[in-house]
Amino acid sequence: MNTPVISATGLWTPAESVSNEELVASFNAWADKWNREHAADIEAGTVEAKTHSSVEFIEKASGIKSRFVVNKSGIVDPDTMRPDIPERSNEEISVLAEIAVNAARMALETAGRDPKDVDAVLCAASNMQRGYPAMAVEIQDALGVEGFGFDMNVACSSATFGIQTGADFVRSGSAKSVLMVNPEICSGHLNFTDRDSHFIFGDVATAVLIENEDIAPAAHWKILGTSLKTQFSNNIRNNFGFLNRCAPDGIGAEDKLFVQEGRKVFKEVVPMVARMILAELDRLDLDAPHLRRMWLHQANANMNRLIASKVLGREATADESPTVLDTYANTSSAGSIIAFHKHSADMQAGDKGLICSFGAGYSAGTVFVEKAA
Ligand code: CO8
Repeated sequence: MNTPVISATGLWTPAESVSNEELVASFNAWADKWNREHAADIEAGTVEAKTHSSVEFIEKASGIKSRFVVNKSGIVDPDTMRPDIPERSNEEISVLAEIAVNAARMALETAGRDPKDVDAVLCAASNMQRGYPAMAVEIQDALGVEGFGFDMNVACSSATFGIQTGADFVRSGSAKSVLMVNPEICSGHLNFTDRDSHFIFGDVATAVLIENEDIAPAAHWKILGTSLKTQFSNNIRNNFGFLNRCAPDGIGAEDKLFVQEGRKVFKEVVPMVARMILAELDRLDLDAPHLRRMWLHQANANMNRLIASKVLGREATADESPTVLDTYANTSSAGSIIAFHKHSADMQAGDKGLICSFGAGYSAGTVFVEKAA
């Protein structure tokens, strides 16, 4: 019987970051300019004036103070309001593949794994930068991995769905070593002129190496159980795609970037995720007090506070439910993996924890783990 475990994780963080203050200053300058340009229509009452964003609101509503980004200059320029990420020729590595490779190398080095001994690469993320060839195949080539690779997208839940997929490959014997990567350039599909969401996301890449126990390093994580759930909702959408067009002047383009009904997401996803965690604890014959730590999806600090308290029956401490939202913001599928990567070194053999994701779809995933040594 094959037993999948987590051998190692990797993290790549962009060099540049944007603080709330910097982001709000560029948004407000853009809004003022927009209002000047549309002064007659605003006066006539045919369009609404843009309202300023606020640093205080962002921190209180989300817990976010700053975010790392692949390109800062374009985002903070009120005349651009989007990252400046130059297109690359087909002869150069794609930017999404490049950041995934950076995170993957860290995971492989930590595990002492030669890329030649990896059997499969899964690229699991919210947005792929092209249709094909699969990003995973390019990442596989850049790393020198033999075997196969493919892309999968379950929005913010891509990493937990990727871990279960990798674990199933190991369990079935179709692979012994699976590299699962989450390159997330969220700034590329965020509308920086939308006051309701311009502050939410950041860029990053994470990697998780899932292997059969017999080849894993001693300091691995047992996978006690995984569970996945999807339930259709229009409340988080991105309609970008080759069949979806907008007018040449950009009218109708708003839904080709991230859009959401944030309040509804908050209200509907919190109970769904809490129920799922409690059901899985029950199935695995565990109690909440058995959980040393929860590495929850990093979308909103208040949301995580509520989910953790529904699971524990009390407020979780920062040690029990660590956050990386303050510095990384929401990094979609990578969020819970960053939290796991940065806040797990102090765990002792036998300590149990939960990696949990939730997001568009809706989608949610749980991965219960135990430190082996
Ligand atoms: N500055 C100042 N005030 C503001 C701002 C702002 N920037 N934005 C809104 N306000 C105002 C509103 O106008 C409103 O005013 P009023 O009460 O007068 O109408 C007031 O603040 C309250 O607004 P909201 O009701 O919108 O505020 P909330 O308290 O609900 O907070 C949040 C908004 C932070 C968005 C919150 O609802 C939330 O976090 N919800 C959950 C979001 C979530 O988890 N989404 C999942 C997305 S991730 C995913 O799965 C997609 C993956 C794809 C990656 C995409 C990459 C781009």
